[in-house]
Amino acid sequence: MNPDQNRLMEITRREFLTASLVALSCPYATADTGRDSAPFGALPSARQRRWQRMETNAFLHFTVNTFTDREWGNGDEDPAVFNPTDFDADAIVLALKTGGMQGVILTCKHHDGFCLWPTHTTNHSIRLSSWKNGKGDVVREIANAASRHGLGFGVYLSPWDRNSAEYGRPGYIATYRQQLTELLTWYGPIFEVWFDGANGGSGYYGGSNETRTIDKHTYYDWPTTWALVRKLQPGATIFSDAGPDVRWVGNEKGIAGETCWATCDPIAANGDPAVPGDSQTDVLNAGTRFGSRWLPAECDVSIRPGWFWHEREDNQVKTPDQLLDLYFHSVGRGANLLLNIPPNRQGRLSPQDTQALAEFHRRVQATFAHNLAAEAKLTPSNVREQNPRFGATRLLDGSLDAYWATDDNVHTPELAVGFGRSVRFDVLRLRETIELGQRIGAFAIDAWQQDGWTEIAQATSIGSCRLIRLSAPIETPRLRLRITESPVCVTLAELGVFLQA
Ligand code: FUL
Repeated sequence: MNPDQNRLMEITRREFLTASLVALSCPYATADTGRDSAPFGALPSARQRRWQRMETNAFLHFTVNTFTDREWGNGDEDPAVFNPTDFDADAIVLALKTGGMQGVILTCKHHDGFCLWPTHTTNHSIRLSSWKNGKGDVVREIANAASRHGLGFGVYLSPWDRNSAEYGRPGYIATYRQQLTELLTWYGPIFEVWFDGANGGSGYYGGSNETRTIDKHTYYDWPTTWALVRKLQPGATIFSDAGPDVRWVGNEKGIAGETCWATCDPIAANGDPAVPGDSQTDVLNAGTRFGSRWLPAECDVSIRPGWFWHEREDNQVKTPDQLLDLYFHSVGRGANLLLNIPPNRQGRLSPQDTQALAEFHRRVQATFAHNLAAEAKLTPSNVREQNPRFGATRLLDGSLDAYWATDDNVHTPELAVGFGRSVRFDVLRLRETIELGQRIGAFAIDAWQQDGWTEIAQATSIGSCRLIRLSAPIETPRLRLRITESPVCVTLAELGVFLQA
């Protein structure tokens, strides 16, 4: 071979190798595996996808307020009042686990400025409390217990600090970021960082006892703080009214909009982009169809009227029925539920709360244990490329990665579900393949009654999860799902049919 021929051979070999590598690594376009549907619109990041699969997380509101019987401490509390008599992080976390919670977010510092960890930034902390002679660390104990029992751990650090003399001045922002740095570097992996929108007003402020207001759009310089979270905990989702990973749902009742898109462009009252504390709640509640960002909603709500424990509310704990309603109105609308269960003065969750939580979860598990569609015969009006890889059985395989897809030009397919016998159910569950975006805009469900189809439900957004709860169980041998609006082909990961326990 002459040198030219040699070079030619070399080029051809290189090209062949490159082409083979592309074919191996590219998920699209080979005859055997079929061509995946192209993603549509804003897409979730890996951290958002992990977060969405958690679905139910717990909030722990715990601080000096627990002992002073307040909801918002003024910042002048004597740290000595913080003295739980029988604090047990394992008992707290285990009760949350029994209640189906996947993660736990602790108020490491609420508006009163009292820090539940031995921070280097202020004396207004657990170090001056009576608890464990100032040697304790609630953050560490909860973080370690969460890790021992397989729950994610998240932190709430109130931007508003009614204790700090520097609040409202630039110096406080440096302190705030130092506190965040301690929390994000001392306690292991963090799954979520919670930035509250409540901001500014009267307070102790180092003894000034005055009212301080801040400009919510400029004071905190949020992009710099969020960049710090990214640097220190790249896997953590960041929650606030404005995201950037998870948005507030716009109310504290735990209720997402009946239509709730995971895509959202939050806007402030004056139409500017939103910031924590200034965001139009109706936009947060419903999301933005075809919005430019994947920004799923989180529904924060307390199991009691208040966020902190108060003895007078011991008889006002939400019932398992009420918790189930919250589940259907949050998780069932593609959002996550962040349920607050506040520790009491013992440093325990009260039995009323843990019993309601455990019964709630028992019923969720019992309801969703058996998918009545599992053995049904599925007949889709279209399957992408007629390829079994995209067939309707993917809806029943228990994997959220595999999905039923239609051809690119088929946007409103139908799917018949034949049970082969009469089945009784009152809950339906649908999940889209969110990796490919939020696609479906509306759908309807029909049930076969005597000699024809009757529409039994219709709804809009699906996203990571849509639950339809019928007002009463119905019996039918056949169901039909009709996708009635979608700008692109359909990619559905799950269909579930259940009878509530
Ligand atoms: C609000 C706070 O003012 C409440 O005290 C509570 O922490 C709730 C979750 O957020 O904005």
